[in-house]
Amino acid sequence: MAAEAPAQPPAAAGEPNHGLRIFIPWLVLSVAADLIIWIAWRPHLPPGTMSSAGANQQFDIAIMAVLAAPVMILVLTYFAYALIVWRQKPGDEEDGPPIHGNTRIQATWIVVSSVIVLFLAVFGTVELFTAQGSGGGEGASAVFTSGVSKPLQVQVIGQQWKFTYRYPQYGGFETTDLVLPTNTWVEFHVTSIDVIHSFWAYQLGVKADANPGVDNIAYTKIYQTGSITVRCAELCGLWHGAMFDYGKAVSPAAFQTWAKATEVQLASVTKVLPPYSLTYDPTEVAQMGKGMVAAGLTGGAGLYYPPTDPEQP
Ligand SMILES: [Cu+2]
Repeated sequence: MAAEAPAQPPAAAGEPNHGLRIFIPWLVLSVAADLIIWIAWRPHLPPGTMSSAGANQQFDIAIMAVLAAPVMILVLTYFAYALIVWRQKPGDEEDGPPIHGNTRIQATWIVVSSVIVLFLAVFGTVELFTAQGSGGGEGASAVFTSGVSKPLQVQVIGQQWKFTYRYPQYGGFETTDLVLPTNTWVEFHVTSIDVIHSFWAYQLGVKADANPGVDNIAYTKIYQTGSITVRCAELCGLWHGAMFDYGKAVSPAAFQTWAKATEVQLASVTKVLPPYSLTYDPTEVAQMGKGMVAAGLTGGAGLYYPPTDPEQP
């Protein structure tokens, strides 16, 4: 062996340009995969485009898929190329050639990895602090707000094992029915009156922790009417798995009709509720429950209000 081996040995005579033979199929496959992801797959990515928060999350997931596909395809292309081209030939008992460093490949690898990771760090941070992160529940003072002076306020109250909803702009009535208008900024105030829950309205892209004593705010604007699946997304006790219900998004006019009718219908119940507040003291709520049972307003097995239909006020 020579005393001073060159840093990058010249390619053996007759060797094909392996780099180019890997690069070309990688490029073709990556462009094809990214086009398929963006055009065909993106509209089906969760959580859909029913609301502003949902649409923004779908965009974020699509961007990450578009960035990830070429990386995965490079690994698979190299793997396939190595298996096929650098396979040990029958009768070949020699060791392979010694491995040398390759400054160009190493530098490219470090630069490309750094660019992708740093871009994702900046992209993720920006998306969290703008409209895209608005469905996440950013605590009592959200960084991103709707910007409109009077969004519809909906208080989400978690309790074992049910969500109830209060509408402070309609007399503060409380109901088990989540009804929301389209084309209106909704300001959720999420709290709990017992243990930690999490309000997850899947199609809206809203998931906000419901903690006792905490007013957790999340924003979204709904674009389409339809059904909304609500689940508790925080293990909260024996019947956590059964803590779900279905809300609905209706037209602004249908919402007004429903909200005003429900305000009147539930007036006698609203009177004995604690006044609307951003959080509630769990010990007072227990007393309030006893008062409601005494007044004959529940079946005694928890909060129950007659279901109301926004389409048929
Ligand atoms: Cu729960």
